[in-house]
Amino acid sequence: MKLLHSTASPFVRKVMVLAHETGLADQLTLVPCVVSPVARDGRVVPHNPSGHIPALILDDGEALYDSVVICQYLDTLHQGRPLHPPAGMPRARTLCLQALADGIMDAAVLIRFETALRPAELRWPAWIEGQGAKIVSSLDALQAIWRSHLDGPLDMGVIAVACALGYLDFRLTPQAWRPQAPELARWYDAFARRPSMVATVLKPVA
Ligand code: 99T
Repeated sequence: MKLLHSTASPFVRKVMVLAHETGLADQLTLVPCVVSPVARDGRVVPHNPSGHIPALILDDGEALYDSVVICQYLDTLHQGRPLHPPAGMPRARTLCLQALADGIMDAAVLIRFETALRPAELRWPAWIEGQGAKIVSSLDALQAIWRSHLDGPLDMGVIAVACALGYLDFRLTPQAWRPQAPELARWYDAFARRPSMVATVLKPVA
């Protein structure tokens, strides 16, 4: 299987952390891509019309996207404990926590594109503030509602939260979120020592 990949993407990182945790990493051939809403990567669009990564190209050429779908698929390919509970509210909760984390990533990626890509004279501070407010309320929910879940058995929601917080450190600076959520920051710092997280540390695209 080929994974359309970037070392800067928290969505790709979710897939890679799952792959490392489940022993599937060796089965993925990573295809480096450089994505942006204003300069789409010609290697991605034929497989994912949105131009987003990650996309997973199966051996018969069929492509799967987005990260939520890829993670659920890969989780069926190993013999260990699944990282998505099989059914009912446990499964719904795991997917809900992943959705919360993906929302943090979406908002942070939009801030990144607004500040790094958009010409300075076209920037819209209220847009950046609005995305920042989504991150603040999501961090509040993580602390108020999900904190004990993060200390429970590893699942895809927990992995997604770690990838979201790692992206905030990577692109928005640690000061942007750690003072608001010190206990979450301590949880993240411990989680980030897992070999799957160390193997997938976010890096600028070469
Ligand atoms: O917006 C674009 O055209 C390209 N952006 C992406 O491909 C980003 C990469 S993060 N991926 C997504 O937004 C995927 C979202 C989708 N719902 C999923 O797969 O879960 C790049 C971050 C950075 O460079 O800082």
